[in-house]
Amino acid sequence: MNGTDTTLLDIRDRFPCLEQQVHGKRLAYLDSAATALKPACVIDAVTQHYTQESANIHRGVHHLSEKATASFEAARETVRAHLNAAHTHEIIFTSGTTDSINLVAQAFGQLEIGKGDEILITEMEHHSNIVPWQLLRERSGAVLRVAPISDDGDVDREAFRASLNERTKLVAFTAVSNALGTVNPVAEMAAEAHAAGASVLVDAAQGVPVQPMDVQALDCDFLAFSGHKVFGPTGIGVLYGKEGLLEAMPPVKGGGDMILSVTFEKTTYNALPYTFEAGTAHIAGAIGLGRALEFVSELGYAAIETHEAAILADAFEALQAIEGVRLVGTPSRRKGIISFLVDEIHPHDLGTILDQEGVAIRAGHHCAQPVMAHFGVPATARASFSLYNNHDDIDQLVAAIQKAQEIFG
Ligand code: C6P
Repeated sequence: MNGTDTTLLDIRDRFPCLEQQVHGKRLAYLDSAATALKPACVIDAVTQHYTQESANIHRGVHHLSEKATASFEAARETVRAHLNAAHTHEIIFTSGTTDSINLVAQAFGQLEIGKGDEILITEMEHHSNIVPWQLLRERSGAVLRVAPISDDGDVDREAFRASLNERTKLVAFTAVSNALGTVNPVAEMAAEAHAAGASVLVDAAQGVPVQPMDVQALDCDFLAFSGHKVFGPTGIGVLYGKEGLLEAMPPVKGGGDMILSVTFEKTTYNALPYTFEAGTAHIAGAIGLGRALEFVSELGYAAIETHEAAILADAFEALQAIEGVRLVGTPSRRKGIISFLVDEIHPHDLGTILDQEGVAIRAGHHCAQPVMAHFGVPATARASFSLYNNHDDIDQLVAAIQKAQEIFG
């Protein structure tokens, strides 16, 4: 391992959570695919909102409300610029990826999907990109098709193409698999879906944290992501939608802020993006997310990708060198997520022992049970890497795995 590589980012001190010890050990946080740690600048932005401008938005005429509204709408513009969306009103604040996908399943579902229409997903999807479509299937009589993955953990592109037909109304797939780390060729898959006449939703929960997701270059119709995986607060997320589609879709939640006028006879709805933002928004969350995306832009995806590729390569090499470690999935393009098994040790036991050594990983099915079924395992251990990880984290992971092997004999 190259412990003196100076090209790597060295920004651990910007993440206050890393200052602590866990069970008396240095913290090696290898669970960023579940949620990323927050840099001080994001925590400060949230604190600043609550200490200086704590007020509701779009409603008040007083100073604090105007300040909060300006900060909230500035965050929306930051998200637009980050995704290179054509219009700020194409950015809807939601509570996260799950909420964003459910919004599309309900609103686009009402607009476009009827009995016999088809929705195509892939076998590597997170439950959040499976269950909303099953619910829609129950409501509408639509057909849910699944493009299989190979034993390496790549989407079987031939089967994907073969599943597209004139009944396909929507193709929904992940940019990066949370269980395998697979990076999908989003633009190519979107182009194939469009050629068949379908709309495209990209689950970018694991994409936005690690690579540019330019919605115009990718030509996706919808894109969903969560703030908390990209160094922002929990409880805030984004749905990007193309203007024409969002304008045609009916609102699915009613309440304050999404209306222009209400009588008992008739309600007229507010314009985009507010049509889909009923009720008081997660104002502090949106402001924190805006700051998080600025933080990513300040570092630049090029530096983030270089750093993560170096850490991933080290981790890959180190894990493969341990006898008894089996990697689950070897996709052709991968981001910083590795699923693995160690001897016959149950991933939950492994996760518990690693925790005692200060190493935080995720153990379980990763909300991707069909992926586990494909590989014939109930669960895996998963290490996921971010820009604050370094070679010491990998060394600590290796030592902790070896300790678990000793304990289990
Ligand atoms: N994956 C993981 O440990 P929410 O919960 O709405 O913020 O994100 C849901 C989601 C959707 N798609 C993908 C690809 C995801 O990875 C996730 C969240 C976490 O892998 C928690 S299960």
